[in-house]
Amino acid sequence: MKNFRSLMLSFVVLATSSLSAQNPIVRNQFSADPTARVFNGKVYVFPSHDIPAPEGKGLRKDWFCMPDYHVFSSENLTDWTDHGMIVSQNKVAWVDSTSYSMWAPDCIERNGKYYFYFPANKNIAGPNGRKGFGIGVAVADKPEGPYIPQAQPIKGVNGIDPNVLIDKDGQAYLYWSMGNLFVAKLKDNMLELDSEPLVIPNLPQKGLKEGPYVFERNGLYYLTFPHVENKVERLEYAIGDNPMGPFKMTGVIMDESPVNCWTNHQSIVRYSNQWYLFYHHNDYSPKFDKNRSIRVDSLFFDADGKIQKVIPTFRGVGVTSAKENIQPDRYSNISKTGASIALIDTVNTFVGWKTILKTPEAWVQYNTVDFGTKKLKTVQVKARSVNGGILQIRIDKVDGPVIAEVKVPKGVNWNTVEAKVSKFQSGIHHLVVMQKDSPVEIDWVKFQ
Ligand code: FUB
Repeated sequence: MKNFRSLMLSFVVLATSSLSAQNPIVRNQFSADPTARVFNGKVYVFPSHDIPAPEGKGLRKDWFCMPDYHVFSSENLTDWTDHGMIVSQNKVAWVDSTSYSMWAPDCIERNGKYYFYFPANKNIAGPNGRKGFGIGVAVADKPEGPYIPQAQPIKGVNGIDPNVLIDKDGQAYLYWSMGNLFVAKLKDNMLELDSEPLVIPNLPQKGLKEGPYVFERNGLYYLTFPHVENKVERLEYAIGDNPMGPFKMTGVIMDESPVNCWTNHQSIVRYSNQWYLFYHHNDYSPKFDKNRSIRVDSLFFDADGKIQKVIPTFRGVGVTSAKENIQPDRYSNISKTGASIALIDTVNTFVGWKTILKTPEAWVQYNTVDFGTKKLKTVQVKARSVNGGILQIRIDKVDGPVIAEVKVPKGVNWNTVEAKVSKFQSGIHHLVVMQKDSPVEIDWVKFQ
């Protein structure tokens, strides 16, 4: 209830006429390692960009292949604008442009300039004779860019997954990983270290640690990071009272992927009085976990400052307009039996998913749909049913009022079927789709 109310408060003002929130939030390309930042009243997400390894370049087929970065923004966490590519491996003087190694980035604002930090393989060897990973900075006047990369990576830093915190006193800190997690002060120019790198102590010794992301809340500094406790990464955190630590291990933010996606990578941001966790999972690539997709879910704190564990959802956050295509496969809740989801096209996975309601009374619930104030007269459902089927559209809860009944014709092809809305109710409601006859597959539902 707390979640629903805060969502309504946060989004009622921001809702526009074309909403369709769900996870993953980027639906036309792979995206990973999301760092979310609030700039100028909007949320900007700076993810890394996975692609399947191109042929003929001598690249490993089973490894990360990451050529560049895009930036996305949203005012309502529902509609995301892709501002296009901001930094590419081909346009940074110090980066090996054949390495496809542009891993997890970060971006921060200082005095009206935007500093984008990114790791990549260097094209020349350092003093130790090894090329390895460096961390570079690209600077822009606007969060969307254009970003101008510095000619050299930051001196004294070998590693990946940069993260920057500017503390309340103006001191900036750079965090990164390379086996251990490291921290160093940054000079005011945000381009050079101002202290020797320090290995952050008191963190788990066993198991890979990477992806540090530090934020401050009520005087506490939260060091969050993915850690392999067993087989794949889970998101953990430690708390300290100083940006340089020491930090005390405190808990788990998100458990391991149920399908063993090896990595996860987080950022935590407060926007319109609600905290959010951005992370990734291999939604569009169930068979290959190096092609990932970014997601967002709400995050809550206990009164003592501890982070409540976030259970990943398909539904994500935000309000979906009843007039947009609502995807019940991004459900908030689903009946224990008879209902499932599957990809519509297992080759072109970006086509998305379908809901399969196999047995009568099987249902799926999609929360927080805005029906507006003006009567919506009809409902359209894109569906198919081999034997012909009936769907009941209900609102609020599984045994809530039936607002329409849709007859899906017999056949193997997808149809857009229309029915009258008998009991329109304005405002924000949960939507329930229930099967009443024989098996039906559903792509989307929308009201007019
Ligand atoms: O995306 C490549 C690497 O995988 C990131 O840098 C790590 O944090 C992990 O997510």
